[in-house]
Amino acid sequence: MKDAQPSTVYLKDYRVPDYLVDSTHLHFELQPKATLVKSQLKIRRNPDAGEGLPPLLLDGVELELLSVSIDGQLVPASRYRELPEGLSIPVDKPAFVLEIHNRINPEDNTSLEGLYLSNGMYCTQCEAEGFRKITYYPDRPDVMSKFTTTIVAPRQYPVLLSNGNEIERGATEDGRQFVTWEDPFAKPAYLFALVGGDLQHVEDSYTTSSGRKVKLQIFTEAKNIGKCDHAMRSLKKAMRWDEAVYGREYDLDIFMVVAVDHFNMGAMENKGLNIFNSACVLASPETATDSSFQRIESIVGHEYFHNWSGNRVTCRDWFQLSLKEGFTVFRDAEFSADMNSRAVKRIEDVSMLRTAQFAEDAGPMSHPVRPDSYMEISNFYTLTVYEKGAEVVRMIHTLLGTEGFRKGSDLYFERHDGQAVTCEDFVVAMEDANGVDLTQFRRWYSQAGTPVLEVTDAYDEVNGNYALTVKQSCPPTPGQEEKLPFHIPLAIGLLGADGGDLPLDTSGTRQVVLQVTEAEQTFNFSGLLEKPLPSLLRGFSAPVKVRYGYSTEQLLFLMRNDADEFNRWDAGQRLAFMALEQLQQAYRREETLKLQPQLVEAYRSVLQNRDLDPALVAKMLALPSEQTLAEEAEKIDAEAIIAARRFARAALAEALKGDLLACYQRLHTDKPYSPEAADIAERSLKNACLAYLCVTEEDDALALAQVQFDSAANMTDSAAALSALVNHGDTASADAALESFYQRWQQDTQVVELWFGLQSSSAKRGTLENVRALMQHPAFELKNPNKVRAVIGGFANRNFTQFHRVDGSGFKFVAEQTIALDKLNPQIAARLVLPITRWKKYGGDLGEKMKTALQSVMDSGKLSADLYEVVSKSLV
Ligand code: B3K
Ligand code: ZN
Repeated sequence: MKDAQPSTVYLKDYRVPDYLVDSTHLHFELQPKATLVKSQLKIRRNPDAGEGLPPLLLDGVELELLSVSIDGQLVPASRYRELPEGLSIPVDKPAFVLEIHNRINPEDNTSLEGLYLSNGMYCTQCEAEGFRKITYYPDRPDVMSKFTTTIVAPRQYPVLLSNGNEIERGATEDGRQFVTWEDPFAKPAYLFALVGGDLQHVEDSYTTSSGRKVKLQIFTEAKNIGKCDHAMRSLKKAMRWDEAVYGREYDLDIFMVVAVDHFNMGAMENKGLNIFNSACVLASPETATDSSFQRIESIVGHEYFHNWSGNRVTCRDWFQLSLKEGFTVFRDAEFSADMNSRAVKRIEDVSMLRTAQFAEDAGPMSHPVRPDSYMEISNFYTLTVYEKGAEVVRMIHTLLGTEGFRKGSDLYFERHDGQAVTCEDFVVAMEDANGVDLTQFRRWYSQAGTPVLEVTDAYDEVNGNYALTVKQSCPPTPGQEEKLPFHIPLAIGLLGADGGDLPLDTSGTRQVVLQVTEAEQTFNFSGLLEKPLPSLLRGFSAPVKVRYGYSTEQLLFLMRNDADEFNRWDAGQRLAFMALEQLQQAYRREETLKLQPQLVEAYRSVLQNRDLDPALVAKMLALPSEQTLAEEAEKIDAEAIIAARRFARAALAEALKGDLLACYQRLHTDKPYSPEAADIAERSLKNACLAYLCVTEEDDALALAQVQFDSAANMTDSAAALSALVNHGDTASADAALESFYQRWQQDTQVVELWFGLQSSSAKRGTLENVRALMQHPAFELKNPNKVRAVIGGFANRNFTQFHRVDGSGFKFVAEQTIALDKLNPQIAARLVLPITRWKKYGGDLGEKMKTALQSVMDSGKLSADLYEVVSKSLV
């Protein structure tokens, strides 16, 4: 563990590396508690770094150093210095071969960074700074080197993998085996990977557009071998898509994916050897839900796309993380949109952005897409860097158009292939390829916070002029009091009384992207024969909040007529939001709650509309989540939010039960499962209806859920029925269903995780007492991040009701678990604590209780750098 008060790293202090590493030869002798690592590095002075021969500084953490040699000569220990974070070696020549031997302990490595063991399988995670836990190295992304790797292991680890191509294998004299891999592409150490285990694999091949045949392999433990097909199909689709949309082909002869149960995040794009969290790669219709199927497709795509946006062109330093992550999230989102329903994908992404990223951007850890400083880079793998970063790339796409964007990406890849570059280089490539000036647009990379657009309008009947005035502002964020205006692409349409888009100019254009660049700006439209209704921010063309004084009638009109499907959904959300706002006020005034009848009727007509994509209908029927309501509130009144939303849901279910049942019955089929978009859409609507019906707590609804639970032939229907039962008031049925589900699936890790999550996130089921009991369950493991996310994360992030219990016990629980986890896995601890860092947004007693819980983490003793950064920044 690092110092209690870690130092801050600043972007402005960036210097090129003093030394470069032309080649890296690694030799591993795998042993659980004492793996021997020998590294041989061909080092030379960086000509761009200035004069003289400064000492060579290598990063190294938790390593046992055995020896250091230069050009074959042992360097005595008195010559070099072991530092808390590495090694300093004096240098007297501009080029030399450095050989280092060290030992590491994978078995005791619970941080899941560096080399560790998962169910007896060796695996690595090096991004961002995990390679330094394997051996001493200049562990920074602008040091790119050609790697060869030899792995020696006893015979019980028949599969030994690393990056690139296998070039040799054989047996050692003492009866162990070895395999040597060579990666022909220079790469930073963060893309290094090693796997060793007793694994099975499925194999396929893919022929690139230029006719090269690539071997594709997915490795898992034997018991999961039947769950690889979907990932393999997704991989081939992604490879084809990247060729079609970006002209990018795969570059090695082999592409391997390995599924690992213990993993800190979703997956990792190591060159030629992607390592995946099992939950993000393994699926079968019997064991995985539709959302898992879709998530797998998008993550397999994401990691594959990194081969160009991340690996061939990588980041100069970690402040540039969004260069690869924002761009790659944009790429995977477009891939998913092309494979499935575009509008639904957009709605899902925007919902997440609005709820979680907006909250992050308004909270104590708010930072720009390109941060200026960090204590621990692991804390900056955030929604801002990933999702807002993707929105920034999407805005460039909107500004340049599909062809212009492609010209820009072609230039970017061609110009920077094999280099470690910056966000600035990306923007310059886009500018150069299109002859445009994005100077003001760059503020999206440097200014944090969510901009707000206040829109007003005026129509002049006499001359048919319509004026739309846009005022932009952005709230202060830590270290940034004042913001300069952003360049915001605002896509709009103007609806006429018949619901169609009015022509906006003489050429008949019906949608425009307004270039909002000033603090206040008016856009004029002429020749309009009637007063239009504006449809603003179509497709969510910028990550901003739009305020416009829509009336209920206007929102109902947009919901029915807007040509933009995203905005139809959004109009419904605004309407629901207004209704929920009224309910909260009534609740606070202790008045009788009453749901706006217009909302009920709007939902009814959506439900009855057979022309809409059923997946879109399911989205339109969903009320804004409690978290979304909390994000929108000035001060969070958890009790009022819970009461209002619960009441609205029950009132809708009651009023619409006939329509819900009809819709459910219409969509309930026994046709065989397929993860195709159209089928997923129907299941999503059917199960949304079931969930609503169960809110009524009527026996008929319970019976429906029970029948679906008993007869479901796929996990989507089975899990939806179980969830409906769990959230229905009948505890006996819920108990029985949970028990039988567990009995049936206890051998299946992914299903057990789902089972945990369903309970911990349930307002009814996930009481603190039950969550504590789940942590005692034999299948729970504090050392496994998926289990922690399912049980503790499910409670803290997805169980608004129980987490916000007025006695503050939910916050105290999260604090306790954070403290315990920090000793095992700092990265996971620093994430788990986040829900109790937003105490300032809560009024009164609840806010105080949350702060006390957070303070108890700070006072608990020595914290990891990860946790210290988050907690200290949140207590100010
Ligand atoms: N690049 C990895 C994330 C690594 C996180 C390290 N703490 C996965 C991804 O974004 O594709
Ligand atoms: Zn990524």
